[in-house]
Amino acid sequence: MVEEHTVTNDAARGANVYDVLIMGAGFAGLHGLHRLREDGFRVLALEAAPDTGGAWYWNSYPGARCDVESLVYCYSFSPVIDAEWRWSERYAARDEICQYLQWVATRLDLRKDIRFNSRIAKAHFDKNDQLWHLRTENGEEFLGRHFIASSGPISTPIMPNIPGLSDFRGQMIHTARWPTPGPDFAGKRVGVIGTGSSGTQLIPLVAEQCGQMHVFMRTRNYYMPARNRPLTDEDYEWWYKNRDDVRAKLNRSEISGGGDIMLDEDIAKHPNSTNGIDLRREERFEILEKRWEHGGAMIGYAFRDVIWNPEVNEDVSEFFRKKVHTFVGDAGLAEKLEPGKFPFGTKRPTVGTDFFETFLRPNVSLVDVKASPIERMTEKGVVVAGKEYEIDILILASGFDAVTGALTSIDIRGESGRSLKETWVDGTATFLGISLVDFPNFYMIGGPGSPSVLTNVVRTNEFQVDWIADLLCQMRENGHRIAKVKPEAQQAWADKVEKAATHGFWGKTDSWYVGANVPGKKRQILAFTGGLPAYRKACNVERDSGFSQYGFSHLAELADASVLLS
Ligand code: N01
Repeated sequence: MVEEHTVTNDAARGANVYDVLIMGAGFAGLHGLHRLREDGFRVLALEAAPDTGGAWYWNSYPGARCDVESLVYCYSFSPVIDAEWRWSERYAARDEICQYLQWVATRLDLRKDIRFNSRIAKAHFDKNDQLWHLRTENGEEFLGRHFIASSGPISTPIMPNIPGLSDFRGQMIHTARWPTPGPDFAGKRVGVIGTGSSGTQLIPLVAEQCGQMHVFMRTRNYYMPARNRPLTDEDYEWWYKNRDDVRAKLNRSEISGGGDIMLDEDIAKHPNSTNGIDLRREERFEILEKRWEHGGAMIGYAFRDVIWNPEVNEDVSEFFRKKVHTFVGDAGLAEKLEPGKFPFGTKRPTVGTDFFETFLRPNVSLVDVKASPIERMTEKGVVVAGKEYEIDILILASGFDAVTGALTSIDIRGESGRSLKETWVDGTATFLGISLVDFPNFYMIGGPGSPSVLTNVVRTNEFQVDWIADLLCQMRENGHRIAKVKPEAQQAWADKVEKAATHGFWGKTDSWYVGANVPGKKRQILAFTGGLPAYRKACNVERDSGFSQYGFSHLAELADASVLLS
């Protein structure tokens, strides 16, 4: 029997009560809104930006483009979307991704249930009325029985830890807060700090426009050529025939977050099915070479054991180190760009176009800030090894407080009144990366302890959205109002996450994967590294058991039920 779950307009408090409140209207938020609304729940999504787009909305820097192929960096849940949308390029530019999400919001009539320009400042679970109380920065309040955080794992930018940063008198821009319109670079002296995915995409394009560019490079990362190109009718013909198979493979895939699209069959069969160690060395290099020609994020993930077998990882790492020479020839420059001596894959590799070649331009200088870190900023520029590099514009491609930052930067408090930030001060423990002890009826998409950023995030988000919706439907059918994950279930999953991380090189390198880029953040692998199939299996077992690792309460069992709204 379906419980009455319509919204109650609580005029006394001047607030609306929803079945479900969703934080964020990016990929996961839009899907969550659609699915739960189809299930008959009253849902509202609160989005900080003026339109949908999620993290992509804010990352409008030149060259911003997804490095996962567009055919698999999109929804699979809707036949309407599948049939009506067509991507123009192998890798979608930021604008096209935003257009896609904005079109989806309109096509599925989601806009009426999204409140834009509404950044959530706090979210408290009130044990008296058993509701989530949300307040936005503009002072609006909303009440919800369930609260889903889909704020994105890579959405809270961080500034580099450099003395005197605020002394700089020129223009300073973080890639994830790019202004509209962007700056005019013509004739300007530009400094770039950061050569991760964002810096790698931006540097070639800004170098073409500006007068002089200094790139302050700390870690030399593994880089792969994207080989972007327009998608043709033939590509789409292939896609319609193979779409279901590709999606099923992504769900079975342990490391193939980007998908293997339109690869020759002999090389496509390798990831996830072949351990590199079972091949001869020459065969490994042959496969890598073929993948290099094909381009894209999956080159280095050719073998399922790349992240835990030292011999295989060293071959892959060496392959990329040698490849630098094919771009820049000159031995001196190639040495300055060669990836550092850390295992491939332990820091997210970058994918781009003309990145290495850009350092051959006469207006671009490479400043190695590994050996001599940036000393300080001055009014005029950046000081390294006693030399001041004068610049007009400083671009910070310095990254994000990943996975947890978007959650801990908001005042989210559970049943005991303890904040999420306090709860995670010594590390994150969650149940399936979705639920948390002391935070009833609270669910995270892409939370710590889920495979999130190590997989195709859109696909994993879809899976989590459906799982959470199934949980809410079951609760409704059983007349349950509150779901609390059992402490022993959370501990068991946290142990699994930790154990999985020991099987691999993850902890060996400083990267945002382990929170090393945020001062004071506990060093810990933030994602479940056991692979998507193992994760899906654990979630499916839990769903099939009737969500046995949760304790549920009926309305009547709740303390002081008289104050509850129904
Ligand atoms: O950030 P990053 P990002 N002095 O953390 C450097 C996703 N993404 O914005 O490596 C000097 O990777 C830092 O140096 P080091 C993707 O998942 C996806 O580029 O710490 N340098 C590094 O070079 C990606 O991984 C797309 O030594 C300093 C850089 O700043 C994630 O977002 C596009 C410094 C930060 O690199 C983050 O990427 C863009 C200092 N004091 C982003 N402080 C797609 O295409 C920091 N750095 C899907």
